[in-house]
Amino acid sequence: MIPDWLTCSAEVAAALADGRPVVALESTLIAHGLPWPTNLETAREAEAAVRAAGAVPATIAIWHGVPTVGLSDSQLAELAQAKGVLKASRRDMGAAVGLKRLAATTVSATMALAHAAGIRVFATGGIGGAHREDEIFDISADLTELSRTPVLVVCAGAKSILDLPRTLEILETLGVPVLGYRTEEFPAFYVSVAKLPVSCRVETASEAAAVFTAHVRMGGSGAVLARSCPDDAAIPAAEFHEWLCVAEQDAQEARVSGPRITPFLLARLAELSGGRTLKANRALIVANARLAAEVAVELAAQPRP
Ligand code: PSU
Ligand code: MN
Repeated sequence: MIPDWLTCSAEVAAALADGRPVVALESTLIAHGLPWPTNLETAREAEAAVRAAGAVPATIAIWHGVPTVGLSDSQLAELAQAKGVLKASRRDMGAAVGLKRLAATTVSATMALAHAAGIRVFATGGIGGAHREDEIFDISADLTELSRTPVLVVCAGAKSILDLPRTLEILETLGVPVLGYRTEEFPAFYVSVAKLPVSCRVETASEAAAVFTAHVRMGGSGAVLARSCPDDAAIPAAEFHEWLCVAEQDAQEARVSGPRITPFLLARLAELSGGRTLKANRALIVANARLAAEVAVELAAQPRP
C-alpha cells in the first residue's frame, strides 16, 4: 500500500502493484552534485540504463512539498536547472513538505521515500559518511538511515572526499553489510579502490539479492552494494589526493560547512581535475544504475517476503 502523502508516477505505481522490478534514483546528485548540463544527461542516462536492464526507474524528490516517486522527464529537466533547491536529508523532509519547498533528496531521504513506496533497491553515486577534517564533526545521515531502513543502496562506495576507514567502522557498528561487487576492496568513488575490506564479496546480482534478502529476513535493515568506478574513467589515488588537498583548503578558507561541504568539494574537484572527476562521477552513476536494475530483477523473481 502506497501511503496517501506520497505521489507515485502511474508507471512506477503499476510496476509496484504487479511486483515488477523498480529502482529508486536520487535527486541531490542532479540538483547539487553535478553541474548543468552534465546533471540532466547523467540522470537520463541512469534511467535509460535501468530500463535497458529490465527495471522501471523511479527518480525521487520532494516536488514543491509533495514527496514524488518517479519524476517525469520534464520534472528532471526543471530540477536540473532550478535555483534555490533545498538539499533534503532525512531530517529536512518535514520542512520540505510543510513549507512546500522544491527539494532534492539525499541518500537518506531517498531511502526513506523509496521504502515508503515499497521499493527495495536504490542506485546513487557514492554514499555520504564521516568527513575527514579532525576539527569538524560531520557524519552523514546516510549512515543512520542505512541502519534503520531496509533498502539496498548500490553505489561506488563512499565519496573519496571522506574518511573511509571511519565510515566503514561506523557502518559495522550500525550493522550495515557492505557487499563488494566482484571485489574484496571497498571502492572509493572516483578512485577505484580504498585498500579497505568490504564485509562480503559477491560475484553476481543474484548473490547480492540473496545476501540482502537473508539480511532483511533476519531483522536487518539497509545494506550497501559497492562496485568500482569503470576502469576507463577511474582516477589514480595519488592524483586525486593532490586535488582533494587543494579543495579542502579552499573549503576552509571559504568557511563552508554543513550540507554545503559535499557539493562545494565536488564542484571544486571538477574544476581542479579539468572535468575528469565529472566524467568519473557520470560513468559510475550509470554503472551503478545498471547493476541496481539487475539486482531488482533478481529480487522481483523471488517470492515476496
Ligand atoms: N553521489 C554522487 N553525488 C552526490 C551525492 C551522491 O555522485 O552529490 C549526494 C548524495 O545525495 C548523498 C550526499 O546522500 O551527496 C551526501 O551529502 P552529505 O555529505 O552532506 O551527507
Ligand atoms: Mn554533514
